[in-house]
Amino acid sequence: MAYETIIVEVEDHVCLIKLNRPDALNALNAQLMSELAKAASEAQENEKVRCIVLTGSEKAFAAGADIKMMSSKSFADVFSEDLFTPETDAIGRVRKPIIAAVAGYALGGGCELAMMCDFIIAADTAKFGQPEVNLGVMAGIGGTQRLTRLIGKSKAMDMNLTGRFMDAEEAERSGLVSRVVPAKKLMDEAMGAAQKIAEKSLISTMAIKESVNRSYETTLREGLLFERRVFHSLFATEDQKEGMAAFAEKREPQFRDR
Ligand code: CO8
Repeated sequence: MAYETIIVEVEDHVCLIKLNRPDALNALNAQLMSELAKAASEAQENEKVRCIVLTGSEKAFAAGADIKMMSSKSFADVFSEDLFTPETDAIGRVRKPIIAAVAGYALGGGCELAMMCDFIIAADTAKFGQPEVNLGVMAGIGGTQRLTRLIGKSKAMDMNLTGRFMDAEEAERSGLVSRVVPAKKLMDEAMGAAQKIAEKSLISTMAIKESVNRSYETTLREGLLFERRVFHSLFATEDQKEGMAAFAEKREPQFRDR
């Protein structure tokens, strides 16, 4: 499908989705969010795709929700249209792993979008922030919730209340991002990680994603039970037999997602 605000490429089992509104630093408007939700759903359906990478430009992953789109809206408008909820729900329904590759600004909705992904690889140029407080509002799609779980209450309060930006080094130290690399190497690093994931059994990687995400939603005892049951269930797959046989035979496994 042809998109106007994103660019989608599938190569070697990895779907690369690039946000593409350069004049607005990839600000998230209704069209972009709708196209992104469609592309994410299509990647989930596409049998060739085994991992997804979401990225922006060198200057901005995304500088937030489109302020110009929102400025004249009333409470009734945003409440009744439930701004961005169907789109973020669609992204949340994707069961294949999604990596965010972030360079430059990831602010407001941009930071929140990166946090919707399974992990974030950052360029050393990345700047994260929840500056909505400067606009007389607050975060609306995860900046007070996912950020708090990722970096803890004190830093999440600091970011949301002061609106300050966090650089890549602090973001890695705080647990917001998994790796920081020089900007020139960002896409190689992210695509390399995606390739590694794409080589595994898709049943394993989707089960791992489901299980890690479950830890946000439940007690430790229930989470451990969920993990154990999913672990047990993987012994019903051919890929478990293949993976363990390949180890014993000192060869690379050939996973078939069965
Ligand atoms: N929305 C719309 N346009 C934007 C945005 C944005 N968020 N960010 C940048 N732009 C536009 C600018 O208006 C400018 O366009 P133009 O040339 O037509 O004036 C162009 O992008 C380039 O931007 P700048 O000239 O400002 O570039 P600088 O390098 O000087 O500054 C910054 C870069 C620091 C990133 C600056 O642009 C900035 O502060 N942007 C706004 C950041 C921000 O406040 N983000 C939060 C937005 S609110 C939000 O995300 C809420 C999410 C929750 C939604 C929940 C729904 C339920």
